[in-house]
Amino acid sequence: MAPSLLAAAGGLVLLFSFSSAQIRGDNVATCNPNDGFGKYCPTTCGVADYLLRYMPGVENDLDDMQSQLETIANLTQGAESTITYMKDSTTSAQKSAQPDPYFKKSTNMLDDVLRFEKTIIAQEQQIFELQNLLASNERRMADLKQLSIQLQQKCNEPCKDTVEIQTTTGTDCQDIANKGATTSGLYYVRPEKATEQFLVYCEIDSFGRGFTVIQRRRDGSVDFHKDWIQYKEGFGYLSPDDTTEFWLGNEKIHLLTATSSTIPTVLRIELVDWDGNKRYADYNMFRIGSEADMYRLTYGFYFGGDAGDAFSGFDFGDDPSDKFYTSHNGMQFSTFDKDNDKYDGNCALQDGSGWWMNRCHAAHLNGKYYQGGRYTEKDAGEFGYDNGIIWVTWHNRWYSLKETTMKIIPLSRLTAGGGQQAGVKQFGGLGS
Ligand SMILES: [Ca+2]
Repeated sequence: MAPSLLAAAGGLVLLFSFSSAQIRGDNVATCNPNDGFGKYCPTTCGVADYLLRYMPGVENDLDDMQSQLETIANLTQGAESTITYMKDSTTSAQKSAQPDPYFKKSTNMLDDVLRFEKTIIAQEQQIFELQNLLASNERRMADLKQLSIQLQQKCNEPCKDTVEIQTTTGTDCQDIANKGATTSGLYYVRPEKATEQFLVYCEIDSFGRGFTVIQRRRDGSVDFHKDWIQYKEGFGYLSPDDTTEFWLGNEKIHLLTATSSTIPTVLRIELVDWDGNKRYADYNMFRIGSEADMYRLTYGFYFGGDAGDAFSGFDFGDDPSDKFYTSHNGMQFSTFDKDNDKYDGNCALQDGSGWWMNRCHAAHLNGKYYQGGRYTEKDAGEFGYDNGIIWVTWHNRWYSLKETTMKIIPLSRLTAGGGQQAGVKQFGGLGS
């Protein structure tokens, strides 16, 4: 529409600019359309003719314009009335602010909306944080998955035992030494009554003596507070280089000592204190009973040593019966869950160990490990009894030893080579 309107206007301008030019004297009453219009100066007739020809188009255009203007006007009016309505509403709302409960209500609603908005923003923040958490968890899960895949791959590889186990076998370590083994280390033994072989640490010295080690304390790395089954089966770690702590196990010790051999077994106990001093004690005819007899400890007699005979009890000076009630010969084994002691209470529970408890002990090599040795009732914890690694004929009951070894050997071999003193000098791997 607009282009034609412009064209018409352009035509009019053209027309009037020429109207002041020469008049050709045409008669208005007998007006004939003049084809010459536009080529020459217009006549009255030409002008009229022009107007007559172009007027309807212009009028149409004007009508359109008018109609458009009206539409625009209508729109403006609509907007105006909306604004007015809004103004009125606000005013009336403000006016009726005090008395009108609805306004109050709406204000409350506005407050609510604000609160909700705040809540929504807070929750959005939470959602964002949770999403972050989720993402990090997912990352972690992916890492774990990766790790588990790696582990699975590792598990699928054939197991490589890095522990060196010697090939010679025998009924005990002396038997193994008799067969020519000269290296201390891990060996499989199978005592007469054993249904299967088991691993032990053999201490084989230059005299061809083979000690079978049944207990080792050296640094407190293994907790000796264990139950009946654990003491029965053994716990801790055997190592080929004698660097670890362990209890071989009551059942194995029983099998190793329950031989039909006429040669008695000697138990050698070696001790090291925190100043590096070393002492030992030997017990001849050492035996551990079966589980049916609660792994009872028996020995024939104290065979010697410089650590003293703590196994036979000690007179603490508290009571005349002290020595009798702290001797270990003939005592059954006790753990916190199996009380076979001679005490109303539970020695193994109070002292946190497994041992041949009487009421309770003068020797206690499975006791709690105390760094530095000296400890007090307070250190002893809940019960406050002497619960350290004790050999009371050497150090008193409030001194816990640094290292201990319990090992067995047939009597016939004990004195081989340099005799007992040679054994003392050797002293296994203790204190090294
Ligand atoms: Ca008891």
